[in-house]
Amino acid sequence: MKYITVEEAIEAPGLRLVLTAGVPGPWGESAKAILSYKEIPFTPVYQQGGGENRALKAWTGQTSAPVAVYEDRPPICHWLDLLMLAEQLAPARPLLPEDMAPRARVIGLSALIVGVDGFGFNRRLQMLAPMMAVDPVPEIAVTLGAKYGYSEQARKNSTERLQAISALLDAGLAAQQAEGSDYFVGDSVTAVDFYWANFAGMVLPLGPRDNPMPDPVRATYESSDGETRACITPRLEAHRDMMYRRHIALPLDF
Ligand SMILES: N[C@@H](CCC(=O)N[C@@H](CS)C(=O)NCC(=O)O)C(=O)O
Repeated sequence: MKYITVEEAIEAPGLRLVLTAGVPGPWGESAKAILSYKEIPFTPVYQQGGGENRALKAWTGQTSAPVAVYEDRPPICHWLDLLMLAEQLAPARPLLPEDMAPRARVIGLSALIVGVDGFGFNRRLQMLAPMMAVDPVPEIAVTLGAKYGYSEQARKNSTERLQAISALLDAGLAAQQAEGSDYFVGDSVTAVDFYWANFAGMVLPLGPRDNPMPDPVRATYESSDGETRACITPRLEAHRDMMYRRHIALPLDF
């Protein structure tokens, strides 16, 4: 993927999407998949994972990715605001149901996957753990650990949290399948399907042909812990594969 710099992006028109370059970060991949599904064009902007990202901080007030900046509107740094922007820009391909009960379920399940203390946040604590055990702790791990709430206690709780979220998703999908739907909510694709497909890759990434990430990054993403791997149940794995077959282009490009 070809990225422009933050300095270039500030002057650029349309939708700019700041992304962690060179890795399939699930927050960024979800944003890309949702925008592509909705056929919303965007200009990729470079963020260095775990880096200082000084220009990004000056522009957006923070240093994480993804960030969406549309025309001269304020930067959007939160996954739900980004989804709402996509809904507004391309309402013809909705990823949130109109009816409030299913809408609340999509947003709620999505928050358990993407939001603070959700599947992604807890899996990230596990991914940081081996680096936290090195003496001295590498600078990137110190930065990311402080940013995303690493503590021994939080790491200890993470597996249970992943299991609880995975169990809810698996049971929800089983109930949906009994009703004849392949999707988490209703009978068509919604945002939560996109988030799950992308975040499952933090435990069980797609193979090198579909997800050509560097080997050391792959080693961090792939979980060797049996309890964590079991969170990707056969049903949840099959759902992920269905999403790539039907709705998300491969190979991933980051
Ligand atoms: N605030 C974001 C969460 C973003 C996030 O966790 N970003 C990570 C994942 S790619 C990131 O930028 N990590 C690298 C860094 O912080 O430098 C949201 O709500 O969507």
